[in-house]
Amino acid sequence: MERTFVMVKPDGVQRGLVGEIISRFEAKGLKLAAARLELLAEERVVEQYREHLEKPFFPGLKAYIMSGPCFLTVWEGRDAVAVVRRMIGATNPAEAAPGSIRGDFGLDIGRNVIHASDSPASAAREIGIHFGPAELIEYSKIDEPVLYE
Ligand code: IDP
Ligand code: MG
Repeated sequence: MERTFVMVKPDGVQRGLVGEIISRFEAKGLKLAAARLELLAEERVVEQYREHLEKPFFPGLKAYIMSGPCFLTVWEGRDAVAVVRRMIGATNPAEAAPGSIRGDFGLDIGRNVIHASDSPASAAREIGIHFGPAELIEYSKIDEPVLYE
């Protein structure tokens, strides 16, 4: 089983999309391992997006992510990282496939509703930035025996 870090960005929270987004991951069969609503401090935003520090869009990205609360989650399941990346869709919501979260709920690359880790290594790093080990809950879910072969 794999874990991935998924964050509803401030536009998604403000637009009331948290419930819809959580529902999609639940319906897919993924297991929620951690969740928190939080106004992110600057250091955590910089750490989260450190690969983009030198990009021209970074100042705008930082201001956007800090403009309101984010809903931070960790999801668990088989191939969770790749599965969730497909579910969120392409970075630019204007081009993201209909049926994906960005494809269904956004129009602007600078307001793309949701973040998800892009590899197992990024997932481990990002989970570590935002959650302590005690916040990652291990439990059995009643649907597990029928969800996987
Ligand atoms: P990803 O979120 O699909 O992994 P990345 O290329 O890693 O996309 O970019 C991280 C975030 O930076 C994007 O989700 C988006 O919020 C923002 N971003 C990326 N490219 C642009 C841009 O050209 N203009 C404005 N914001 C951008
Ligand atoms: Mg990325």
